[in-house]
Amino acid sequence: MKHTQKPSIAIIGTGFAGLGMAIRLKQAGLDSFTLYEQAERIGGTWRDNSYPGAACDVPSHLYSFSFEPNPRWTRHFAPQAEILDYLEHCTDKYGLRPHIRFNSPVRSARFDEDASEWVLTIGEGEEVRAHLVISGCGALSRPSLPEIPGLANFQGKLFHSARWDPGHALEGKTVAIIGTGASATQIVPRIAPRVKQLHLFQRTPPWVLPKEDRLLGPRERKLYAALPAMQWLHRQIIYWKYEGRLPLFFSRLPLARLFEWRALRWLARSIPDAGLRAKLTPNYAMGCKRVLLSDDYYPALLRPNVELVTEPIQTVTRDGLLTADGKARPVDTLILATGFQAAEAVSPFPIQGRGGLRLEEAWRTSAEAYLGTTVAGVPNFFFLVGPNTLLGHSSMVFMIESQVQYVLDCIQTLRRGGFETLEVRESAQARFNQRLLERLGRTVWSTGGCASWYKTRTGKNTTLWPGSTVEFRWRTRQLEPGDYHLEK
Ligand code: N01
Repeated sequence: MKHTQKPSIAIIGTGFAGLGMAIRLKQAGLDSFTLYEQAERIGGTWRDNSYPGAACDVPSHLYSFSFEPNPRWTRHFAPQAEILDYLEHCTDKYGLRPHIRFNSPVRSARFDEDASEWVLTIGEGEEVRAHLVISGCGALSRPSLPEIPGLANFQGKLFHSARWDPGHALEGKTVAIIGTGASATQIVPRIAPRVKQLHLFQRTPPWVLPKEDRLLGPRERKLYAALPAMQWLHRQIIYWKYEGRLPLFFSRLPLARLFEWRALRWLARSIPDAGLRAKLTPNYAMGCKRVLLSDDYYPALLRPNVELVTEPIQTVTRDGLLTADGKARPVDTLILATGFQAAEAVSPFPIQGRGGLRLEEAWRTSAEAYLGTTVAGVPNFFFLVGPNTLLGHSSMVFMIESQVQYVLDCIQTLRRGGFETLEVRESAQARFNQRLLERLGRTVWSTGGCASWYKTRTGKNTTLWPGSTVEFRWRTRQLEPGDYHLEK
């Protein structure tokens, strides 16, 4: 039997991407798929990031599948536990659980050219074969640990923000947090009232805008449940509001200055002390790094038990941190809110394509794909949230749904034409990436005067999409056959 009559499909990961793909496959009548999940429950980043205060920074009604609106969101910006519940609900409602293999980390993938099949190594070495592979491993799933001298010598409790230890009580402890990105700015307000003393180590101040979070009361929830059209309208309004932030990334536009003015006004209102305010004032263009939304971060820094440390960390000692000015701060707990390996080492595990091509090598310094989804030399393999598909301004679920639609169209093209393999042409991929590079060069991510997780050490932006989500949706609505080699 030809693979294309009933393609066996391996989906890796059960976050928004993996689950969204599985649902759409099922709806299309393609149910011979298996989801491989490394952990013992679904959820991806919303399972892993369970730190106090973890929540979305895109409004809940937009940060959900378009086909599965959720009138039960209790806040404008959903907290982590509610998003995880939503994903569990989708898993059950669409009957995905029998398709999931838990505790099954994929270690490697190799394309068997003779059989036109992928061989995946799972867990301790088990091999499984699949005609098509779809990676939904996420771009922000591997914690980045800082290279600070002495870190390994620390004798207290140490963990990364994405590996929060719920059993470790912080009450009455002296705690240090390294980093002031999206994770830290959510953690600080929650733990500051519980700890004895909090030292927050900031290397670069973030731009912070008020989040304007609010409860969605029972009346509003009832309204959305009774009138789905109202919920749809609400989603549209949020969508266009967030899409309207796109000009922020094109630094020559005055709108960007307006956002900066708003953030500085929020800072001035929140922090009366001029010295502290100076430390918190960014010295690079807004949008160059992720813009943070928070109502309670600045107020938390005013607490008497919170110290913002801007002196560089020199070393971590057995019992604390030593800064460049020679000051030692003993701590019980050290939390690394130091982000993720996103721009480099993008390949989630070793992937060997045609002719022995090793993707993790090819991508080591410069990951690239076509529409962030397919890669020359790697047939029948699809990346969800692949290179240059992340956003600085709107909902990743929207981008994921665009990619899922594109992958589905690729699979349908294979089946309809009775093809065994589909592989993007090198020329199409090169053209696409050349244009991407030119566009990225004109954005604030290139010109804004900051370092960020968006870029590799050499300064190449391998993570962000430099256009609107509407453009991405339009370009991924269907496959252009001329861009692909299709083989029977
Ligand atoms: O990580 P980050 P994050 N010494 O990379 C500092 C998403 N997210 O986990 O700026 C000292 O942003 C580093 O300093 P600097 C969101 O897309 C979303 O906070 O490099 N400091 C920085 O301050 C986000 O952008 C939500 O100078 C060191 C911090 O650590 C992405 O995840 C919530 C250091 C790292 O910040 C990552 O956010 C959370 C060192 N050696 C995350 N190394 C939502 O709201 C690093 N730092 C949905």
